[in-house]
Amino acid sequence: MRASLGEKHISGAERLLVFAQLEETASAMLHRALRHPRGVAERIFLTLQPVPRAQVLKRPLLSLSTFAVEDWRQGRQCAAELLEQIGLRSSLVQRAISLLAAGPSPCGGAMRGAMLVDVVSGQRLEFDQSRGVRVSRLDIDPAAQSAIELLLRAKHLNNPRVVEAWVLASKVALYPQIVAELCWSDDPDYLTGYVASAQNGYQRITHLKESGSEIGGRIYFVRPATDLVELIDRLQLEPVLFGAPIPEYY
Ligand code: WAQ
Ligand code: MG
Repeated sequence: MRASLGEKHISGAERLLVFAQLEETASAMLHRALRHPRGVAERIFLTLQPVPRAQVLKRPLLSLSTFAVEDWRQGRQCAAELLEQIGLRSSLVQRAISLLAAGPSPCGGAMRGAMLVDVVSGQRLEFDQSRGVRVSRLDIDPAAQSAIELLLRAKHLNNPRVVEAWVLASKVALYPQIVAELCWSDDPDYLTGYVASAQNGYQRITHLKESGSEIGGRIYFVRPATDLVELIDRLQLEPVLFGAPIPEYY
């Protein structure tokens, strides 16, 4: 689902479901688009496409951790440190944070999808800077639903927003062309964001922006000389269902 108000992106969502769940889920998405804190959508697109079951990959979610910070300044400092731990240069990280904070779409607001940024040159690589890249065809594996709920409930995090962002970050981290991701929401009332990578997992940061701000988005840090057409194709079209993260034994 994708919803907009004039040129403004309001909301979007992606699921990978069995036939029996389509009507109920489509109706829940419509509800979300019509009652969104970013505004009431005036154009709503629902796209439903068949995906052959044999093509669906099954993968584990990234490990999940939370970094509690006092405010967005501390949070962005924390995000910068986590991105540098993954191996990104400090100058690139600072540029990326400024890009996201400034409103990455050409009209200065949030984009519909994610930015792609070259980890070496710092150049933006997406073909359309208001659209960005929207990752799709992903969901929780129904067989793992209750295990994942238990795990999240124990952390007081069992809500759809965390699940959606965790699944999305876990799909993006499957592709070795993407070194890391930085995200915070464009919803004015949601301040938690994250850094994610195959290397260090899904690292939530409790504050990454000021309350009331409608500027947010996602940056995927891409290795140089990546075949962008192939990468974007997989991000958009490769169907993946996610199970519980692999437990870490010490
Ligand atoms: N693919 C690519 N980019 C996306 C997608 C997608 N499927 N969905 C959203 N985006 C981009 C788009 O630019 C949005 O404007 C921006 O991300 C923010 O989306 O653990 O809620 O859905 O507590 O507002 C992260 C923390 C919450 C969750 C992120 O993002 C947690 C969030 P939102
Ligand atoms: Mg949003």
